[in-house]
This record gives sequence, structure tokens and C-alpha cells, in this order.
Amino acid sequence: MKNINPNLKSLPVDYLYHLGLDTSMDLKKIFADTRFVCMGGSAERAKTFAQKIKNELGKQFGVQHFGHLEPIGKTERFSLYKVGPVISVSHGMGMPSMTILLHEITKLLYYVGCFDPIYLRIGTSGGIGLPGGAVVVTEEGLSGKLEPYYELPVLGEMRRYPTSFDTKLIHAIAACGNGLNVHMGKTMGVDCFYEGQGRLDGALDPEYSEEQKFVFLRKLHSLGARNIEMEACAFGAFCHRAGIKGAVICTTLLNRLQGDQVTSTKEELAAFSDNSQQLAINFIKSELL
Ligand code: R2B
Ligand code: URA
Repeated sequence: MKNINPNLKSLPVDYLYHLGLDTSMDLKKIFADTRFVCMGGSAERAKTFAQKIKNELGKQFGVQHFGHLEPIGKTERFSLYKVGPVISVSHGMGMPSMTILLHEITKLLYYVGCFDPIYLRIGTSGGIGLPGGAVVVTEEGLSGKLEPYYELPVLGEMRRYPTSFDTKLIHAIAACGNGLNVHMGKTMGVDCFYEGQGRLDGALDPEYSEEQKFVFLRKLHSLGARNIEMEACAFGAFCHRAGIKGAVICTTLLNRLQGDQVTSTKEELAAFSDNSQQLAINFIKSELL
């Protein structure tokens, strides 16, 4: 970890408000052995992932070490589980929600003395030229302006942060595919599911044509982008700035070159999500062995 805020040292108690935790609690007891923070959008997926980690790692390391399947802290905003050396936590949709979690989780790990965690975002996305169920490991985040930066106005001025990922880590993850349809590529991360992703099925007249949409999607593909979602840029920028090894592993729910609507059944969607979670589990196991 690097660039940790020096102002934290003068806080008598730090309230990690959205997690419902604070530094007057015995956080070390629960979190000191954390090695991986796995996050995804939904509370349900955070729970499913925690359960899978418990089942899979429990086989090797003894289930008794992976007992806790109740959420820790409050669940109003995020749902957080701790299973052995793994935190599984939801981050909501979009960069504003996720960066709140990233700040608070990083402070939490800093306070308990975990200075070298691995952060994995295990999410969903729209594929570009890939069918539903493929898994994309992000090489670099691209903004909606197709630039490799995360931009945030701070004190009235725009700041930009690079969005590249740790090359060694992402190659190690991609190598754990074991038969899954895994690809490495750039990921466009934007603030909108509809027009920001070039969809034609939002509520408002998009004021662009189908032809313009496809010109844009094909341009994205030619730049090396293989999927579109709503967090990769801020995630890459945060990890980069904090000196934390991180990766974005997203399953694709559809091929955006074939349509805009997500038409798969609940069961198909669960199977797609399972692919990205399985890749993350394969990687975590390979690190722990
Ligand atoms: C993928 O899925 C969500 C939108 O449906 C969003 O959080 C994302 O990045
Ligand atoms: N999540 C997104 O942000 N876009 C998609 O197309 C699918 C999931």
C-alpha cells in the first residue's frame, strides 16, 4: 500500500460509516489475516461467493477455519462476509458507490495491518464480440471518452488517474481458466448502463442511430476493448494510486454486437456469473497452495 492519507493518524476514532464498523472495535480479530478482497455489484453475489469460498477452500484447509457466513457490520449499503483469508463484499452499481467501498475497505485493512492485499472485482459486463458466459480479465480501463484514465473533479478541478492493471497479476489470473472461455482485453468503464454504453433501448430518445452505435462499438473493439461495464476505470485508478494489486474479472452477459437487451434466464445468468467467480476461486486457490 502507498499514498495512505496522513490525516488518518489524527482521527481518534475512524467511523467507516457505510460499513457500519469503526476503529474502536476489535477489527484485528476479524480482519488481520485478510489476503483477498473480492467484490461484485450485488449483495446476493457477495453471499454466494462467500459460500463457494467456504465450500472450495474448506475442502483443502478445513471448514472450521471458514465458519462465518453472517454479514459483518451493517448491510444497508454493502454486504460484507469474511471467509478464511477472503473478504467477499458487494459494491453496488457504478463508480461512485464502489469508490466509497474502496476507501473504507482500504482504511480497514490499513488499520488491521494488512498492507499487501489483492483486490478482485468479480462482475458482469456486456461483451464486445464475445458471447454470453465468456470471462474478460481487464488489461486497462477505458473511459467513455476512450481514454485510459479515470477522471474526477476535486476542489473544482479535473484530476485524471491512469487505469492500468498489474500485468503479472492479470496474466496469473487469466492462466487459471481451466476450460473457461477467458480473454484479456481492455474494458470500457462508464457511468451509464444505457446511452453511456451506446444502447438504443433507454427511456429517452438517444439521438444517435443504430449505424452510429455500431461504428462506436466497432471502434471500441479495434482499440482492444472486449467488454463494457461501470467500474473498471475507478477500480484500476484506485489500485494504481494505492499501490494495491488488483484485477477486474467480468463475465459477459451478452454480445453487444448482437443486441442491447439482457434476455438470458435467471439460471443462465447465474451460470455466467459462476464463470467469473470460478476463475477468481481458481486463482485464489493457486495462490494459497
Ligand atoms: C455491471 O453490471 C451492472 C449494471 O447492470 C454494473 O454494476 C456493472 O458494471
Ligand atoms: N453490465 C453492464 O454494465 N453492461 C452490460 O451490458 C451488462 C452488464
